Amino acid sequence: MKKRMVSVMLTAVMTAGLLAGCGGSSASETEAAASASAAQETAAASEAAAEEAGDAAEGGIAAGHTYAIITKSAGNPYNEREASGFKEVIEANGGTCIIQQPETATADAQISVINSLISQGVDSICLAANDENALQATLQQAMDAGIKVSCLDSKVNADSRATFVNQAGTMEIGQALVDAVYDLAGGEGQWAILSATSQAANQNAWIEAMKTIVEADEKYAALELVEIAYGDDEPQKSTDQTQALLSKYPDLKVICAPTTVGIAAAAKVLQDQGTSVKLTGLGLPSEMAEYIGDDEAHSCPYMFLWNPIDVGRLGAYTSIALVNGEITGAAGETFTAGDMGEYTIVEASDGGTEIILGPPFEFNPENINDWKDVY
Ligand code: RAM
Repeated sequence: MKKRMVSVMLTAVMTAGLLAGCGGSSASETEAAASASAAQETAAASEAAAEEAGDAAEGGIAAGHTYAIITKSAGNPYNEREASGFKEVIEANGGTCIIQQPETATADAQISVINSLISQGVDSICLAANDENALQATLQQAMDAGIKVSCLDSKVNADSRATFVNQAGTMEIGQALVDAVYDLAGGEGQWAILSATSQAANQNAWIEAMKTIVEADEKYAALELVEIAYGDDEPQKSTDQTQALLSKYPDLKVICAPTTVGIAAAAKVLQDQGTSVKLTGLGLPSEMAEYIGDDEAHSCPYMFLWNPIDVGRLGAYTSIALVNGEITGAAGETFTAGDMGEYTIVEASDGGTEIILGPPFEFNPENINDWKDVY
């Protein structure tokens, strides 16, 4: 487990080096490794490297195919990073990448994007779903048209996908969050959840996991979950919802926001108001660095996440393996995700399958500065 975490972190650093060195343009995997130290490369040198990567990718494992990624919505830095990792891998392997980011985090917005990708005849769609079930009919049409459908970040139901790139084990994330709430509340008192949309499959799975864990263990009996609020992954709505929680619950001790948009909005509200309410959840180090601290001046003592660039990269390798027929998405299949190494497809709790990127990682005052420029 430790070894895996180190490798996830190393990939993160390497990817950061790559992005910093090449301005987000594509590069071959061998160059990705070399680029770890290339953060200071000049723009001209970066362009040359990207060109070389393009040459190396001719006839690459993704050549001649078109791979689409659909994120939950535009304007969310997490989604941008996910899409950049996906694009980097597809292009470095000679494929054509289409990035679609709907205006709003709704199923309807994704349905119209999927329909247009079906008309374009793409080979693969990898999506972070805004609704677990509402996309089923449209995705069925995509699969009937021969398109390989997979998910990353947030899944659709088992019938609507070949497999799902899950950023970390759902129960593992739930456990990390519950333990953080317990710790920050001092073992008892009121807490609230500030989520994304009420339909988001990933947030809902993490919330269910938290509830299950709390109900199963007497240790958590003195914690009282007073409300689950929804900020819809919109900064202003998340800010408003945080303010509403503060005024509705004067005895509130902790807010847990399992969304990078929600936690960043809540962190600002809590810190600006100087309240004693503490925050934890899932946040991007780059957005949260100014709020992470152990003292009264900071609203978030610690939080968790994984590398969203790597979620996108693994989504791309999965899409390539599906299109190449190397995998079908069945449990037990293995494939090599380039420099990320070998992954095994496992059974998911919904009857479908998943591929787990790695464990969630804790960001705290000791390590936040190492990560705030990475993602
Ligand atoms: C937000 C999105 C995304 C989720 C992260 C933690 O950016 O809701 O789907 O994985 O938070």
